[in-house]
Amino acid sequence: MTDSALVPRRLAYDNDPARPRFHFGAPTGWLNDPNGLSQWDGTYHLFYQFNPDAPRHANILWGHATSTDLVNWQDRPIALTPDADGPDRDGCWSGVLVDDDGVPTIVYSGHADDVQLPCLAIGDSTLDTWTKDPANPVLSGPPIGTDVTAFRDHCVWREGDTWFQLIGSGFRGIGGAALLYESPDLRSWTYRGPILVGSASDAEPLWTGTMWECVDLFELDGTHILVVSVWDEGDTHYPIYFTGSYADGVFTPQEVRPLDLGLRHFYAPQSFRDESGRRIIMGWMQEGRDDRQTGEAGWSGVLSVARVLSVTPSGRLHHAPVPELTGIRAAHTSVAAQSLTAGQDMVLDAAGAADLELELAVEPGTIVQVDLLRSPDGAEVTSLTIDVDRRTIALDRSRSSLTPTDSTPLGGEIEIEDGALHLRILIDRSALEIFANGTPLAARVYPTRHDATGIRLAGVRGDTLVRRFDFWEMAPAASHSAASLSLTTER
Ligand code: DQQ
Repeated sequence: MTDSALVPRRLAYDNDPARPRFHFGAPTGWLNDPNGLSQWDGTYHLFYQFNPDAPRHANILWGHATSTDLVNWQDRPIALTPDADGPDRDGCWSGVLVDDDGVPTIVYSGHADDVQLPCLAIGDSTLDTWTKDPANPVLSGPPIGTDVTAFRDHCVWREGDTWFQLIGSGFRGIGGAALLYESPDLRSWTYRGPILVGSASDAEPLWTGTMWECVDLFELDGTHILVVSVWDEGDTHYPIYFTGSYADGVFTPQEVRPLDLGLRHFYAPQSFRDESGRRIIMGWMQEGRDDRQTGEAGWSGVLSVARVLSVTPSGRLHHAPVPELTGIRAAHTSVAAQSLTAGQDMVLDAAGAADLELELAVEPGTIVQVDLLRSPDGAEVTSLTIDVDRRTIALDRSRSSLTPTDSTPLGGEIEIEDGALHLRILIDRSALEIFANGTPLAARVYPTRHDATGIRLAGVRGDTLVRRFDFWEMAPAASHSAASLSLTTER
């Protein structure tokens, strides 16, 4: 398929009621991890794992899009494709983009014969054209003498004249691991050892799997954070983060938590520091439909909105959609402040894509429910329950769709201080992102009824003061309009 053939495909999906309008999706086919997230001379760059030929994970190449606001994206030519005789002949897997003294450089995992090895590609000044390094792969395998479960994905940074790289891995029979290398030139690498090794035999406080994908180490608000995507030969996939301190090749963890309560619906995230100093993260919101359903749809996977990370006073990660997202807010409805007791409810119609903000003052013992994507008769509804005493949120997807799709319950702990609860909820057709006092929960839901657009706020137990209840219809982001479709290069 040529790039220009992708253009009508993106437009064709606009009538698909499951296709999100402001969450980034590939023009057609399959999308998984965000890659190479960066800002160059003011422009944001997003690369992503892409199969334009079918909505399944095969023959992966790097799609590319640019933006000035992290919301409206413009498709660019495909950035990396497998070389028939290269170490990436079966796929260009995940990686990052670094600035090598002004030279944009991608470090990615070349995939061939079920093995992944680190490779480099050098970009021109537009970041549209990429040339593979003739020396690829730049490492010939995992460290000698180790027995690893896998070896892929990269986090690369520079300290003075020395480059450092983490590669995601796991020691067989022990647990996941982030392996540290150093290099003077991004090409010759020396192994320094693991910065952290998990335990696959411990389930508490959180099982950390047998392999860590998409490792990401950064410093934020005086704390070091290590994000990894827990992977296992079974069907276990979820991102977690460790807080702690990193020095001299050793990460000393303090706490470990789920990164997003939606688990696999916010998988393989990548973060970067933008030119204004914000730590921005995006993750892959994989489908909750089966292969037959995605095959019929013709596309699979979207990315979360870009989120700004910060650290709360109690040391947890706080996520918030980038403020730029308010730029596509359209028709606004504001509900007057009022109290809500058990048994009372407020019902509104959100008409499709919406951005919802609620500020509640809750008493001890209170339980409130927010129904989303609700048909007037309640036959289809996705319900969020907030339990103040337990400090939990729970998302019930058992009635989200009249067709069989993933309905696993999702939820977990949130922070509530002084009875104040701020809920930000992004409803974008099948993509749902909830932020409860900054704790995120991403999910996919597939309502079938055209009238499943209602919102209902209900008191279940105790008293709630609804201080603020605002929602906005959302305009489609530019990647969904014909004006942005300017793919030019054939492949
Ligand atoms: N996806 C990539 C890998 C990574 C995985 C392949 C995570 O590099 O480990 O598409 O979803």
